[in-house]
Amino acid sequence: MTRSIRIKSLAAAAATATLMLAGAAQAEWRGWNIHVPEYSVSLGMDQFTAEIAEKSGGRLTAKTYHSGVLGNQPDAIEQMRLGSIDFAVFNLGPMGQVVPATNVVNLPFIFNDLDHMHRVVDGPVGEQLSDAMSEKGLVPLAWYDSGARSFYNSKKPIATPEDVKGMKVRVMNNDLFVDMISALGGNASPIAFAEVYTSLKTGVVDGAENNWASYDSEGHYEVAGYYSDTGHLIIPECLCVSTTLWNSLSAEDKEIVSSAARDSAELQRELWGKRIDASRDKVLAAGVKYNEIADKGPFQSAMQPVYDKFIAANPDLEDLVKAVQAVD
Ligand code: BDP
Repeated sequence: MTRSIRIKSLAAAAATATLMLAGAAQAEWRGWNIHVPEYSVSLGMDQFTAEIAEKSGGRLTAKTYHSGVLGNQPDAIEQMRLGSIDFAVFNLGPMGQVVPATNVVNLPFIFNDLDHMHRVVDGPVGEQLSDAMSEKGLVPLAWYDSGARSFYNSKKPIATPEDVKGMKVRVMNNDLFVDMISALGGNASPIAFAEVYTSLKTGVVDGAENNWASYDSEGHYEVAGYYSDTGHLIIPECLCVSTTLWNSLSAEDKEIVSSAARDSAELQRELWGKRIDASRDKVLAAGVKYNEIADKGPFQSAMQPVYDKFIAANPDLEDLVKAVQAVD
């Protein structure tokens, strides 16, 4: 046997062994999650993995790594695109950098309330977002809730856009959110979720913005005690699987996985409402100073340049913005 033939047959034997391994047992799918285990998103994902194991008779196994141990969200999106993370619940905030169409739902005040957001993502606009994401290697299977995001900070209550002037505010990684803060006269810093607590504590930023549940679960209320109810962003989250994984599934397994995803979203949306109330009660009892915004009009009109810049940079998405606004 010549050396080259010997190497070829060794390689063939190794390939056969790999195939046999793959046939014997599917590798456990790796799931990314930024939240602590008791968060509603985490409970939804736990139900998702339990249901696919059960419905497939243990053939499909999946494990969610909670608390962001697999890295921050922008990196995790890239890892899913490369196929090294199999499933995840992503907020569409950081998704906008990768899939421009998703920025339509990241526009400040685009939704009137949570129900409006549901009607949009559960309808044809949701389909368009799914198509755009699938083209980039991420297949959304169901939409989760993350409520409305409002400003909080360590300095003072925010009642008007002038109050944000000069403030250093943490945002999720997306140029659109930098523009949003600039339009209010503040200085935005995109910082990873895991680093927000320390950034607030050490004064790297004065404030941030998020929903009640994350404000509570990450302990931000301990270091930024003013919560002002601007509700400027209502961003959906998606339970996604990688295109690599999705394309490897049989029709039967696709059905198991998608119906488990839909069931998990139903559970998560139900838990969400309860969690929001519990978190709000908890942080208010801990002494957080909360203020409603009597008139959100000035915040909304301050966002016009953000919309103008977005449409100018993405003329192809103007119709999608209009489609969202047309859903009542
Ligand atoms: C939370 C989202 C999470 C984001 C986080 C953030 O659920 O996906 O990573 O906000 O602000 O509300 O980074």
